[in-house]
Amino acid sequence: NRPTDVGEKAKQGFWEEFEMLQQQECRLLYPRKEGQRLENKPKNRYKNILPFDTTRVVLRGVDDSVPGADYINANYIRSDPEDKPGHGLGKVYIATQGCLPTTVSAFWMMVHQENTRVIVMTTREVERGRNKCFRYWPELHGSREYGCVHVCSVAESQAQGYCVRELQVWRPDQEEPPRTVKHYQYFSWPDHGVPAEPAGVLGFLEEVNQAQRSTPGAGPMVVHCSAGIGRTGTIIVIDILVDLIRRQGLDCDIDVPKTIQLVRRQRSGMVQTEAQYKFVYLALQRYIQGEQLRLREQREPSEERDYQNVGAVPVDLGPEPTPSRAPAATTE
Ligand code: PTR
Ligand code: PTR
Repeated sequence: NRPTDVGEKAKQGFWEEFEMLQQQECRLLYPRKEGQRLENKPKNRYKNILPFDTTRVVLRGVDDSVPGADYINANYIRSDPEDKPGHGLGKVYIATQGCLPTTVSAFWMMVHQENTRVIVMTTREVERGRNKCFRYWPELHGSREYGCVHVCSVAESQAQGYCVRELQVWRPDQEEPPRTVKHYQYFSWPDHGVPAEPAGVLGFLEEVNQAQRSTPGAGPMVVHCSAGIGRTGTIIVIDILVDLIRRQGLDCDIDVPKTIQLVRRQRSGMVQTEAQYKFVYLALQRYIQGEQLRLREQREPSEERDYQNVGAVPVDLGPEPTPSRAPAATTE
């Protein structure tokens, strides 16, 4: 699929393609023994959502005499699994479940161990009267100890559909200055569902990536929702593919099902519903439309264009020739 086909795909039904992907999923199941161990079972928010052993995040420096002390329901997700960490252009994320009261210390230990500087939360704490994620950060201007990690909340600001918190994180037992960790919480994404339209998510991801890029040497971005598969999978797949288009240009090859399979080999069930699957296409289509509009504007700067109406660009992208590279790729 080339990006220009994405517009076509966005008009069609997705059921068949998604069903095929679902049928292939049973072939992507790897052992999940650690999550099934008796001592680790209570650390899983949903008993059917467990991390693969091969890609799970193993906590280091824990008390070996405590069984399962190195366990957290989290997996590394690499956009290019062949890539050596810290080398190529591939992106690395950690996908995890929403904290339970008993897993908050492990969560912060992971954030510290991995030198994570950006946390993306795509759930509310409570949805439809049910707890989806235990509040694992202190109130604004508050400070808390979570196991061996101290967290202090220094700033908070509201944006359209999301909230940004600035946290200071450090381990008092290790001599080091506090690290700044940005916490981005997206509010308007119901579990098992999708947001009304993709522009908000794209803007959100742009800011999240700016924060990630602004800290050289930052570890993997942590992405979580409630189970850490539906919304988390959708956000990660969109981010991987937008990043690919940004780097390789608007005429690069895009393969949504293949990308989802790649991600599902690292954490099972990523992108959970057909609507979420369709939303990946809609977000890519919207991103491409925005880039095309931007390129046209660069070529015809005198012509007035209404950027407020990017969403009104027709789905049929027409015969407009696609430039070989997006300018964003050349400015990096
Ligand atoms: N996905 C479930 C199924 O297999 O049909 C249904 C489901 C719906 C599961 C909502 C969990 C849900 O979230 P909660 O029960 O925590 O609101
Ligand atoms: N038992 C639930 C199910 O199978 O649907 C677990 C679950 C809950 C799965 C929420 C996904 C969920 O959505 P998300 O990953 O977006 O939090």
